[in-house]
Amino acid sequence: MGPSAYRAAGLGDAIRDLGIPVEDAGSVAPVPFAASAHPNRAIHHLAETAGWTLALTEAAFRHSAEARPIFLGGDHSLSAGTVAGMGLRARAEGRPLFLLWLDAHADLHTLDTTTSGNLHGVPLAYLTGRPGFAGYFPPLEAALDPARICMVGLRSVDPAEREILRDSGTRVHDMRDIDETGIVAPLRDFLREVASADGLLHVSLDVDFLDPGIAPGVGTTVPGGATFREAHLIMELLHDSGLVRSLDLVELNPFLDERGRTALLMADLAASLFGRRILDRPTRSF
Ligand code: EXY
Ligand code: MN
Ligand code: MN
Ligand code: MN
Repeated sequence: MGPSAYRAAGLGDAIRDLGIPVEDAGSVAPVPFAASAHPNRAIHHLAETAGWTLALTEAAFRHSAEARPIFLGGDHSLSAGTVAGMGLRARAEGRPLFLLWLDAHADLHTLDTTTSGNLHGVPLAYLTGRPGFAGYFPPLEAALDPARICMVGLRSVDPAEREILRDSGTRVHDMRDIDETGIVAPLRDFLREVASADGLLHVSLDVDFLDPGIAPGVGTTVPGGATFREAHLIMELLHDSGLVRSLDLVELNPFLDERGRTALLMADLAASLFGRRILDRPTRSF
């Protein structure tokens, strides 16, 4: 349902209006994957999610050859496939993959530590090669280096995730950091590292990164999220960097939205990422 809501919100036209050609590649069909049943009884839809992961890995690798793909969700579990696919693309180009994770949550549970069983809470554990996914998720060609991940917007992290984050090398900016220091300096620092490594940057934007007051259309709202301007500033800085290769827009739930305003906001943010500006200004190096 999310992709249809983004189409109705005019996501494609908002980017075409910037003079950028946009092709709607349509929906991806899952590839059957014989996932074993998992002893954690809370987990559901494992085989289905693994099938989507396989399909999205292939789609991300294929579409990123000539374009800058935007993957429309749908659950954040889809990033298990999109990020894995962008990792294949980066390796094909002999470059490191970096990941900016904009989310209230760390999404770092393994299949053994998740208590909710919701697979939107596990993609980063899978992508960074945490144990226990073999046989349940497709094998990864190479794990993502946690030190190449920057998380922004955290305000709901479970104990098992906190444990993994503690000495992972991942750059972590929770909302307290943003309140105290703002987003510009930490983001520019991360972008400088991406640029100096000649990296590819994938951005994964979860609706619940935003404050529920401006983005109610998501099932996992957490109060105290990013404001409209904080979110746009991040997109504008990312555009200025010229480093973004691909984007996930995930966790939109149109049934929880109010007159489509969350879908419209996400489309608005994508337009900022692709270069829409309030005033013409020289692109400032970050
Ligand atoms: N950590 C909680 C869980 O694992 O169930 C909440 C996860 C919410 C995940 C949303 C997609 O960001
Ligand atoms: Mn979800
Ligand atoms: Mn998420
Ligand atoms: Mn989230």
